[in-house]
Amino acid sequence: MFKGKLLAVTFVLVVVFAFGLMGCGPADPDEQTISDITGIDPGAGIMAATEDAMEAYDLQVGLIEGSDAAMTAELDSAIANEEWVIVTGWAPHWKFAEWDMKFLEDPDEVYGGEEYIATVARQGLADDHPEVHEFLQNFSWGDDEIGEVMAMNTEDDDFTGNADAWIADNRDLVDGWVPDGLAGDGEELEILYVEWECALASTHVAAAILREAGYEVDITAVDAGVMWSSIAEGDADFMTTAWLPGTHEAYNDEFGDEVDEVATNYEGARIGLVVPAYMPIDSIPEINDYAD
Ligand code: PBE
Repeated sequence: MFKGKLLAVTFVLVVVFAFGLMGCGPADPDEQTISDITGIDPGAGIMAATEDAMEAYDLQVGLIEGSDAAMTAELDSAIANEEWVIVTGWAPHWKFAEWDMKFLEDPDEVYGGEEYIATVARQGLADDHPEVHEFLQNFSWGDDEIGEVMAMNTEDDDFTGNADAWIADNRDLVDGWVPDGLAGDGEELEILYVEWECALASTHVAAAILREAGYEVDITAVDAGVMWSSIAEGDADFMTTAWLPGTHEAYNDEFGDEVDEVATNYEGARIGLVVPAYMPIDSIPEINDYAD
């Protein structure tokens, strides 16, 4: 009898211990450690800003390179398990619509304040294609519009089809961007972008409008440095994803004199470190309290 009880208790203890070791059961949302920040592509300005932040706050964690898509995949799985995760994050981005997330406070303002997203063209585009340049001067939208396109792109990766559908649904707004005389006859235009969700959305919409007007438009995803240098050298026509004055400051310092900053296409952009709202930290310096 006594022996039986002991066996039963031992069995239960072994099972509990084994499950503990296996990490079964949900992670405790209040008590975890942090070893790394999940970053994106190394050319992104937010990666340089994050290195500055790690130095300024003496953060005892690493920074992992990846991509926007890898970062959101990581968020998806971490949030499903209530695990702690810190990402290089920015707005506009669909992650804020998908999950309850917060920017960590940045008391030293390493990440800077509000930014604008600019459309930047090669010098000479205005002379070669004045109507295209005029369209780019007019092309500007807000959270609702870019948010809709980003949401469509997360549902279905037919970015071109989504841009066409969005244009059909927003004809009045789009007509307001299109100047009289925007009529291509198969002239080629090359747009560069980086695979950031916001850039994917604005690039495909601008391209779809120009295609509809009769231009032959190529869009190519490249590294951020290549995007800026190619436009400065005149090898490509424009981009819609220059983040100024902070995030792309280094690129703008290097290439700003050789490009044409055409217009602001979005106001109120922001970069920083972003975490799920269930994490009990609110500021960047607090990361060290949980660094392992
Ligand atoms: N981003 C999105 C880019 C600009 C657009 C914030 C990731 C960057 O860091 O360069």
